[in-house]
Amino acid sequence: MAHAEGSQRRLLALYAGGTIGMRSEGGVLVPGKGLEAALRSLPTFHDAQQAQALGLPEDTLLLPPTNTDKWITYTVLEWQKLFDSSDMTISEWVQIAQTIEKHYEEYDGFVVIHGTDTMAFATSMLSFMLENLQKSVILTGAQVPIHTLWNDGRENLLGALLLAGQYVIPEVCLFFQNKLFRGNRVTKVDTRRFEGFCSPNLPILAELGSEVMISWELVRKVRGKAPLVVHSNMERNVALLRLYPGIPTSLVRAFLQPPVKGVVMETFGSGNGPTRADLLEELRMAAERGLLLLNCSQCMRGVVSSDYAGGMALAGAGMVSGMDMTAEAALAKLSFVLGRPGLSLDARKELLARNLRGEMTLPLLRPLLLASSGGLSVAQLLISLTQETEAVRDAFMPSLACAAAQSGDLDALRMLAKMGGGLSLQDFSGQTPLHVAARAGHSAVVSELLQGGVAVSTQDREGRSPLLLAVRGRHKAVVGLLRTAGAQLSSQELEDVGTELCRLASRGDQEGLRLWWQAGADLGQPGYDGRSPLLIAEAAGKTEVAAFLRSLQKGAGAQATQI
Ligand code: ASN
Repeated sequence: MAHAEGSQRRLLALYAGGTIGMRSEGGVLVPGKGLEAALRSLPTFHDAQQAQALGLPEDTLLLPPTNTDKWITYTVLEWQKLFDSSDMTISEWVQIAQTIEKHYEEYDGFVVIHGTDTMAFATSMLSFMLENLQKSVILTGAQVPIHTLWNDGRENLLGALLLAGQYVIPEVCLFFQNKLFRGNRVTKVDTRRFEGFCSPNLPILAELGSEVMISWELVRKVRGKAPLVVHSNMERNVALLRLYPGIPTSLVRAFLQPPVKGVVMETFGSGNGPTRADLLEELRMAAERGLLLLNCSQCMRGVVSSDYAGGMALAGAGMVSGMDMTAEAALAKLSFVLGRPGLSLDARKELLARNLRGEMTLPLLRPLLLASSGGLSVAQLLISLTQETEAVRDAFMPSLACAAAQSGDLDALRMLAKMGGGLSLQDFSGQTPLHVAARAGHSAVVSELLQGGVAVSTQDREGRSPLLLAVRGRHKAVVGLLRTAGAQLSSQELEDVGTELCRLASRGDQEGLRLWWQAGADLGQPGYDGRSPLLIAEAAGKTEVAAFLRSLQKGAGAQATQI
């Protein structure tokens, strides 16, 4: 469920430093303590009266009411030593990941307040360290301290708290200037402007304006219930080398020496480098020694390819394509992959080529998206997917299962189940294959899914269950199957049913009324004006329907499933 549940949402705000809390000392900005006290004094960050009324603990701050029914509370955990983020290293980021792990069960989401200079490295590193995230982790900071009259810190922090408090976006993200980015896709692009970050190769995940726009189709899905795993063992001996025209081979040789174990090379254009034999030989020897070499472009936008001889030559010398990864993400991925114990060189290269945390766009994705809109069959898509990586398969599984359910394709559904596709998974609109089959009236598919033990009462993003969709689609057999499997309309679905029943009664639509009854609705429920469906039917002269409704009144207590 993407909307956060429960009336109180507890967040942990980890304050590691950065300009946002800095103060001026001797004419320069230095990290400043006491961010919590500053926030406590700002009414937009703390509703003191309400906090007292709710009896919140001393260390807990409360955001003023949002336009949902959720109270967002947060606790600020300030680090003993605060950092200008230029001083951050992998060790500090591991500490952040471990703090999140320590408090993972206590809080519903996490906001990390961090300096902006290395925030893109931080979000990239954390995205690899935190595996199986089921809660939002949002990093934010500012270009101008929060204590200054005109600053970006207040908006950035408030936005991050609101998003983490109201939604479950189970990724490491970066929030800046109203935009939520995937953390391993960002790069800092401006030293001063409030719009300090961009995500050149992936659209933003969400935008805060007069309303919150979330691109759920881009947000990574939680798969299963696997517990959070924190990978603290990140390799420190990784390096970043930006090529420049005429770079001496001796310099490259010196750079590739131990203890360095992996190098991200920022190459020209679409992944090109000099084709000099001595330079290529140096790279080849390093790759043969077991050094991991990852090819990323100096261009901010676009992908590494082998269109040119210069690119082919680098690939031939043993460099792995970094596709459209940022240098920050590539460095973090190298550190992660080299930190996995006991893997062969080939296994590490294979991991580098896989999309592990949404950090790169695999080339398959585009043609597949085009193919699916061009009407290729589900089976054809499946065949191509079986040959591709697990990550791509997982990403497509819910949508493919829904597509198979839509077309009543039992073979494709069985094949997906065999491939390990959980048939209870929701697609980006929150629908499961059962929703889709119920709406389309495919009783054979519904029956097979139910026999396979899928969840019967999952709600999609609009709060609709498969049973409601079957009633709306007038699929009597499907309604029967779902009811037998224990499906019930939710209280939210039943809330406005009276008005709908009155509408059916006024039209003399007995079939429609029977379906609602079969689904367990109370046909005596009044409409918006307080009149019952029976009264409406009588007033409209719909005698058959009125007789039916009267018979129900008499036999009140009869089980809907008996019909
Ligand atoms: N030097 C600061 C930092 O990264 C810059 C900032 O936060 N805007 O900590």
